[in-house]
Amino acid sequence: MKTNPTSMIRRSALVLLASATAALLTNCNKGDKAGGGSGDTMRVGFAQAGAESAWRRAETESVKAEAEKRGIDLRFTDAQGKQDKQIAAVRDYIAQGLDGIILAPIVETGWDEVLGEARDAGIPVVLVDRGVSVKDESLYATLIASDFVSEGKMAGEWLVKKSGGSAKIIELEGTPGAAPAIDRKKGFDAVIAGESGMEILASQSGDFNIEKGKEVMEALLAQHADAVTAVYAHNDDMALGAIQALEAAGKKPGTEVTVISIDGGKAALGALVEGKLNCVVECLPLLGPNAFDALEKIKAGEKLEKWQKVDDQLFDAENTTKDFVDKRPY
Ligand code: GZL
Repeated sequence: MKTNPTSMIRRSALVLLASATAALLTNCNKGDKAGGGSGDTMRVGFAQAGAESAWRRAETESVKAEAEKRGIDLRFTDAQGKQDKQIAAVRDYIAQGLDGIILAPIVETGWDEVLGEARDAGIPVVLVDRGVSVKDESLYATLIASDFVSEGKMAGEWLVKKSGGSAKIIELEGTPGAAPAIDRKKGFDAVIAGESGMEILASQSGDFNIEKGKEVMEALLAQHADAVTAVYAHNDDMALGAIQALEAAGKKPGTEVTVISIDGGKAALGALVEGKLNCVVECLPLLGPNAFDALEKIKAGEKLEKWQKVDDQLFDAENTTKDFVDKRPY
């Protein structure tokens, strides 16, 4: 029977539509359970805290580049500093039935419920760079992060040595409630408390960013310009903001006022070589390889340490050259 061309097109269109629908349904069904997805491509969600600092952007780049290198299907969310957005992103990854979730928690608290949902869905959560305070540590597979208390202690001990135990300090704190802000303060303040000749004149949050760090430093200089001899910033970006504020106030950062920061990015190390910043405690952001190693070990059924501690080092004028800084990857 001769079939007219129109009905041929319609039939093949119907066949096409049917097979496409079937494929779609199969995919959807597969996606409902953890581990769904085509073949053995690992599908991972990365709920990033934000893009508030050079350090944070370097971390994001590290995770994305490593996913690309390993052929991992990465879904990414920038929560723009808002915990509710970060929680919504984790819920979205759970709904997609991904194989794993990487989370850089903006603040320590408020994670029990959504991490419980991920565990119930059989989706492992790897924490990078910041920890959480939860009732049950089985809610996350592992934390890959530096020891922030030790970083604060390293900064404090360096200042004691440099100042001969005599300093009037302005402290610029990170994001309120964030693990690095809490613990870098704890480590540093404990060292200063043991030194009778050292005093913290004021301590306020600059939220880990340059603009806020500058703004807070300007306000604190209005009260403490004549007394301050040192600035301790919980990260490079706030230290760079403070340097701008000091110069605007006619002060010489790096000589008249000692400046200390944590992170170790190119911009801060450049300021160190320039003599405007005196000490930078490194906190490594290139955690992409570690995060995916952890997820692959979990997939292979390996048990992980609860805290995979990232080692830090300290940079100052004695061990930092322009050549070294130029070669830094971030
Ligand atoms: C540290 C990280 C901090 C950096 C800041 O692991 O959470 O957040 O020190 C960043 O630069 O904003």
